[in-house]
Amino acid sequence: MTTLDDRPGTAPLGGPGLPQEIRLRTEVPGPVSRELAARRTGAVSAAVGSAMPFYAAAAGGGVVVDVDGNSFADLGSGIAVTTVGNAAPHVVEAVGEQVARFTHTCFMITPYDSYVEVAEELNRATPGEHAKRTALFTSGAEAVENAVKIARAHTGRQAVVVFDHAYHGRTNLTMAMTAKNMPYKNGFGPFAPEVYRAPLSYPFRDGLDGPAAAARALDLVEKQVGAANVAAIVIEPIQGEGGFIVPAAGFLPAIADWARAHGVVLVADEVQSGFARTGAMFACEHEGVVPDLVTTAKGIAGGLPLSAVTGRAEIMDAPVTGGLGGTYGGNPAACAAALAAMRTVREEGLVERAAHVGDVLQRRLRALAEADPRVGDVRGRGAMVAAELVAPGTTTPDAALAKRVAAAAAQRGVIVLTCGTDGNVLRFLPPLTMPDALLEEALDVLDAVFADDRAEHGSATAASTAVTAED
Ligand code: PLZ
Repeated sequence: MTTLDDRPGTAPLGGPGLPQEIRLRTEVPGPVSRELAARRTGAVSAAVGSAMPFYAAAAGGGVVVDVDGNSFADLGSGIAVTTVGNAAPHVVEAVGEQVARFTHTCFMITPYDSYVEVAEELNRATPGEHAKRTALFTSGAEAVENAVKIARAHTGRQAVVVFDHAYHGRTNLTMAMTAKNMPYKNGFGPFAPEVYRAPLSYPFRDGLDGPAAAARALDLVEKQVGAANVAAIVIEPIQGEGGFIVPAAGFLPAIADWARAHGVVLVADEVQSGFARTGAMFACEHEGVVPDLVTTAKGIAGGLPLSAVTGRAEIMDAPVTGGLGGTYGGNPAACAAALAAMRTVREEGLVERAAHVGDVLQRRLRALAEADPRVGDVRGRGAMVAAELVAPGTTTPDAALAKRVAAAAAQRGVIVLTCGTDGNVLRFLPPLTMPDALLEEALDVLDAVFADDRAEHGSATAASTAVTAED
């Protein structure tokens, strides 16, 4: 087993052998992190933010160990990336072997087998039995942007329909597709044209059933855009940055039916929800939806930068030869990592594991919601679960509480991320390699953080007092 070196700033090896515990040796951030923060201020653009105040030295299983020797339970997986862990043994071995053979040739110059094999794997793993093809890229935004290029080439149409609360990336086209202005778009326009936004199904807020919410969205598309102009509908089957919003049952199938009926390419952006995270290989499987194209990234390569567009052969083959590519797309080290990550998911039964982690998260967060009326909604699938924080008895967002909880949890050794258009959602997406005992311990910390916050700030607000008074 790997043990920690006691000298601060000396990095232990990462991997599942790291002690799976919450352990605080210094205040957070500790002295070495503070020193790095000071250097960073003089070196790194102030426009790049970090959610946590401490610097990583090693990670594995379900912990991140910082440069001061503190060990944190990780409920964020580096934004849904380290599904198989931060240093999964198969991944470490495969990447090491590959970089010793060659780091790069460029698939557009001298192709190699692992790219082909990743494509074959993704063609098999994504929903639907039809003939499929895959193209590899580097970031999630790049995958989404390429999915739009492919849909436009296939249909000869231009319009792209996206949804409220959507997040698709930070490039110019994907900024246009992303709903939230601050901080993703503010001051960065003009944005790409021909992007249209439709209302989503958001059960906690709109009270509509899935078909009704879909009818509302599609009516708007037909009136404002026209079905014949739409190249693609791009949708996250479960929204990530927008607040882990699970659409009401029937919403996705109704959107898919409409797309098929009108020759519109349905793109499922599974960058965050895909690859075992939700207790299925892909989140759209929960509703039996078969998208035309699926975008993947994050979890597919165990932390190495790799993304993909996978879908119907005739759509994927529509752009001119040479029309898709990029210097690093399908880099050999990233492909080796992806094959190893896929093997890990299979051998360790991580799809089933995600469902189990989801049961633990839902049970604990529902109990928290009973104890604390500021937890207005608990939702999600598998190991992609959120708690939406509101003024009790209302849907009025309480972003300040989400911020306080995330900061206080970090002080106590737990990494928990926020999300949501209003910033009032706590999201839980631990590595699937986190042991149950550590997950429960991290959720104990969260309970304590909420209890202390209640004691300090109270759980009632003006809004809830009004509701209670009327009762
Ligand atoms: N599509 C559904 O979740 C990335 C980014 C957070 P990239 N989400 C986390 C941030 O602040 O940058 C994401 C996603 C969905 C696309 C993307 C974009 O993936 O790899 O970050 O480009």
